[in-house]
Amino acid sequence: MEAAPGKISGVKTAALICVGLFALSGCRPRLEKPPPDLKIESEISPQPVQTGLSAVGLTIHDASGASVTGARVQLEGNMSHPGMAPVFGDTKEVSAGRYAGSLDLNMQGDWVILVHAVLSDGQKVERQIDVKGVRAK
Ligand SMILES: [Cu+2]
Repeated sequence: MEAAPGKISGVKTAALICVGLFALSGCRPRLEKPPPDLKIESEISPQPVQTGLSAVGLTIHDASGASVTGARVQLEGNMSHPGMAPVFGDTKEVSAGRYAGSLDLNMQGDWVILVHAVLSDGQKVERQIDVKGVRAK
């Protein structure tokens, strides 16, 4: 008989957790579309990558292979170790679906380039490009 009250409160707790999780998932914006399935190819020059201004070229296609035009694409470079300020760069669309910009990779070592793209319909796409072993110029 003494176990019964404990059991009931256990069930109540489980029910409360379920309600809590449901409420949390209900907080997500429902109108947001899933990110589009884009193929982003990148090239960096010069190769091998060295410190200083590096040219970053991006070619963006959608899932059907069509060029993604009219996007606003920005670059952010971070090193893999903490404590360093990121570097930023803008890109220009130099031909349909091809975006070119540059980043000042100002230290040798491993970099991660974040590609922040806002598509012409306002959807946001993020990509990460690992650039390891940047050499001293
Ligand atoms: Cu660094």
